[in-house]
Amino acid sequence: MEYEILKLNVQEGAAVITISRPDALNALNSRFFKELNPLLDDLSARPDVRVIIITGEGKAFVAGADIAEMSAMTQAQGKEFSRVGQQTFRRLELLDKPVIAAVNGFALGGGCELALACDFRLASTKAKFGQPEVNLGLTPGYAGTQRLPRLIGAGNALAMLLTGDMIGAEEALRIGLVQRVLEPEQLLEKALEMAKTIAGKGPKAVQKVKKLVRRGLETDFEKGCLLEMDEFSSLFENEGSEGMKAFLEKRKPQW
Ligand code: CO8
Repeated sequence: MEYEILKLNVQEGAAVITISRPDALNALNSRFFKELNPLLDDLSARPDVRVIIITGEGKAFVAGADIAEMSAMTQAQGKEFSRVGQQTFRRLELLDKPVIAAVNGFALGGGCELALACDFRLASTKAKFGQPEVNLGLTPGYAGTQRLPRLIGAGNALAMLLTGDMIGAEEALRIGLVQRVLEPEQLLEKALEMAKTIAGKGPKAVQKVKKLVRRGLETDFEKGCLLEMDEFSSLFENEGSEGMKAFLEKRKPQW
């Protein structure tokens, strides 16, 4: 597949996907989703890729869904555009590899929703977050109304969703929308450092931790605990045995 919008760089277990449509502040159009889905198939199957980082080129992470493309859509087309986006972001959330959002600039509307579907978010001091759909007479369409309150609580989410106001990186950190704030030149460096740390851990354990947290948040506590028991014990007699043996033998594990 020829990629026009997405750039890929793989290094030491981390795949960096850069969304590159800077003239439109990386706005998400149909082409973006046509490219991201096969790229995720590819990265999911690659054993040399252990963690995925998503970032944007220029002054935006993503300034939203493409307003020019959406403005010509019928109701049915709008629904389809929403379905494709929701499905794609859900894939990121359930992907068997961790996904880090390195938010370099504007993360608005669909851009904020993309960041929400990642496993955690690092923000540059220049990042700005917002759900400005109400300014356009719209609601979010990529599950922002569902993920945002689950992540930062109903009050914080509704304040963003109803006013459409942008918030800066420090405020995003304060309300738990992002996990770290970094100087712009350190953003990717830190994302790569964290990705490499994760890539050095037991691959099955990493995959299962993500699955347990993701599934656990969507089920009741008792079921989540049972699932944990199964996944925990499934690592005995394979990766976990090696990890524990390596500890006792004072050597690095061979995963
Ligand atoms: N879509 C299309 N083009 C965009 C978008 C966008 N979301 N954002 C910016 N652009 C374009 C501008 O039109 C401009 O193009 P041109 O140079 O051809 O005029 C170029 O990018 C640069 O933008 P600005 O000149 O506006 O840059 P500024 O630095 O002055 O302003 C802002 C930056 C504040 C980010 C401003 O561009 C802005 O407000 N953008 C729109 C933000 C927005 O409203 N985002 C939400 C969109 S709706 C959405 O995401 C819904 C998601 C769910 C969809 C569900 C499917 C149906």
